[in-house]
Amino acid sequence: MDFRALTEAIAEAEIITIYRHQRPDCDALGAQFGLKQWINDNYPSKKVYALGYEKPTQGRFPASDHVSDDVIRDSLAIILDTSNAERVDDTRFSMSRKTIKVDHHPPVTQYADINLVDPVAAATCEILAFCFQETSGIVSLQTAEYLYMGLLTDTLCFKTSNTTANTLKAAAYLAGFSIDIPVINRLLFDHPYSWFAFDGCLHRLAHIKEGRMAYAIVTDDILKEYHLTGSEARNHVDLFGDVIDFEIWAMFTERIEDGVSYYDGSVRSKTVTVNEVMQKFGGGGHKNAAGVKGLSESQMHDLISRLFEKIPTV
Ligand SMILES: [Mn+2]
Repeated sequence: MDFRALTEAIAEAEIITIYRHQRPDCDALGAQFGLKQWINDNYPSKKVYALGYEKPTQGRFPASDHVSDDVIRDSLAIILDTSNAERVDDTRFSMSRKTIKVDHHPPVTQYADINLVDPVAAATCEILAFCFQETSGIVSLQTAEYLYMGLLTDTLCFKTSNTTANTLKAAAYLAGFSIDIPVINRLLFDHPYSWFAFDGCLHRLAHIKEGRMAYAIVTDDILKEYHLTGSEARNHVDLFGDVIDFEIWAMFTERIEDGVSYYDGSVRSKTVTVNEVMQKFGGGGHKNAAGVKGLSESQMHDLISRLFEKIPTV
């Protein structure tokens, strides 16, 4: 990838605003704060702001910055890890002088003036690692740690099919800055006791479809019992991922609005392409990891059947 459009725009700008997607994950946040740190280290006089309203659920990241519309109008906007404009967690980015998107999702819309998109990259942090490697400049320990967190989480510790030789090269490059690998792993992946307790509940709730697909439907009552939000509960989806027999696994959580039940789902697979089926239900995501929101109960069961049909029979 040619990074000059990005690095030249950064060199020219006096004010830079950096954006992430809604419900920010560690790749969005690691890329955002890694890029902010890198610009701070290399251009101390520039004003750099990391924007976004929604709070991170994983890792330890600084609080977002707050800026006026005027600051954004005068800024270069860099939008990270976000495939479509609607998902940017601060729509004011579009008011900026110039917009640059850096992303690894299959592009939904190329909404920025410059779009640096590599769908083969495992993480936006992987793209930024190569950008920093090619651009001579300071890479601080803090920058390296932020980017490594994004690599680790978007690949589930280098286990998913999006992990490539380049992902590991980026990780090796970042490890070269003496990041504390075991501490980062514990920070990101160790769980409190309550996690362990809910896993026990999920073992009881699991539906196994002909031994090849596992899923759980978590009702609103159970969410309340374990003091979990739907998205917190769906973070447990990979409990079913380490079983040899399961090709697809999923978790659905109930959400009641005005007395009507809706179901939000997270679906994972080893090799089966699931995002195309998910798109038919208004969802989306990656080939082996996708999500959907707001299904009725019958739509959810229809989706489960269609996902099951995608599993090749041996
Ligand atoms: Mn990502």
